[in-house]
Amino acid sequence: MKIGILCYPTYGGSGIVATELGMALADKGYEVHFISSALPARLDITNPNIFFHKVNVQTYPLFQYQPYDIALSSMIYRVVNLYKLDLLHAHYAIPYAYAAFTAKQMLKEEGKDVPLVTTLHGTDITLVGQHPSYKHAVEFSINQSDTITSVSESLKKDTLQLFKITKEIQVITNFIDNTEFKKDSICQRNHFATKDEKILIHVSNLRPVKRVQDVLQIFKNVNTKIKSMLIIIGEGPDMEIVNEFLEDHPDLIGKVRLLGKVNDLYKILQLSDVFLLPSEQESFGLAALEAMAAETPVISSNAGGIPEVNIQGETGYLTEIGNVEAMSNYTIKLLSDESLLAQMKKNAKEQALRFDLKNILPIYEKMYADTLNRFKI
Ligand code: GMT
Repeated sequence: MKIGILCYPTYGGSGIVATELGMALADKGYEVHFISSALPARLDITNPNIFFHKVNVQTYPLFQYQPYDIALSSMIYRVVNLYKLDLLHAHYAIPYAYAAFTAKQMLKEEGKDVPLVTTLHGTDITLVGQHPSYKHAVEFSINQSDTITSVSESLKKDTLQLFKITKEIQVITNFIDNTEFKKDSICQRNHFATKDEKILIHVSNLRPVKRVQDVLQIFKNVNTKIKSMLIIIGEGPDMEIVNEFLEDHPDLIGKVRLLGKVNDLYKILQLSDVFLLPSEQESFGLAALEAMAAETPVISSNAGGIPEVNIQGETGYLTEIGNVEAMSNYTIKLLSDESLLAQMKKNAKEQALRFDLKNILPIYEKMYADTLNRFKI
């Protein structure tokens, strides 16, 4: 089967899921064509079954805004035609489902068509997709998809509440390839902390929904009771909050390490003791699952789909959004009890194994086969 994957190329969750899925499909012999504005961050382009098609936006002095969506539709149309794709899979509704629908209409004019699967990831539904500038077009393009999937039960519920959806939504949860989390690839813990220090970690694209101010406050509270340090991985607009916090707390400067975007994320996750995810919104929380695959328990909010991944008292602890005090207390409780910490690390790994790629990939493959069968009738 030849599949076209349309996704963001950056470190955001939807692009990571799309890339990991495409690479797993390519390993199984599918021909996978990525269509995006740049080479997706984690894509192994050396795999002979993987193709990459860059969307080129032609600039013109008249354009106030670059017409990316038109260039994207044209590229989808061209790739379907040139490589005879069997199916398109859009990750994140904006603009991918919309651009794919336009490409389908162009193909129909020539008596051709191709089925479209749209996977909803989160903020395309709960945040950006709600803006009046986008809402109608998002709803329309979701309903025009031949199959709709969402990454959690919570996101499915939100989608049905927030939009008038005329089709079934199939939940296919995010997944993790546990084979990538190999013990022998651990980097040195002493590069980051002394023997008697605990390591707290946060990974995100530092947007307001991630509530990095809570991460910093939790760390500050924990540090009064437990010798610890904080690693922050990722870049984003709220890095300014981090910088201001450090200006206000010069005593903590040496205890906060800002690593920016890193490639071998799992190596650093594996040496961490607790992962902080106090998000305001989170359709699934792939970052939490990655932490668990690295045997790191999670202290999180109970936003969106996080409770489907992080299990209270088992793989970590959850509280109401913004309850920094409770999150701090849970972190202190966990870090001051070595046997509890060891048990939760074990439980976290077991939970990650439930979401292993080998369990979820066949569900995607069946969904593709069902979509094609329905389409042929
Ligand atoms: O919020 C992000 O970090 C990026 C965003 C995306 O779509 O790129 O992530 C969303 O999709 C991820 C993969 O399905 C989910 O794990 C995240 O929970 C979700 N983020 C939000 O809902 C805020």
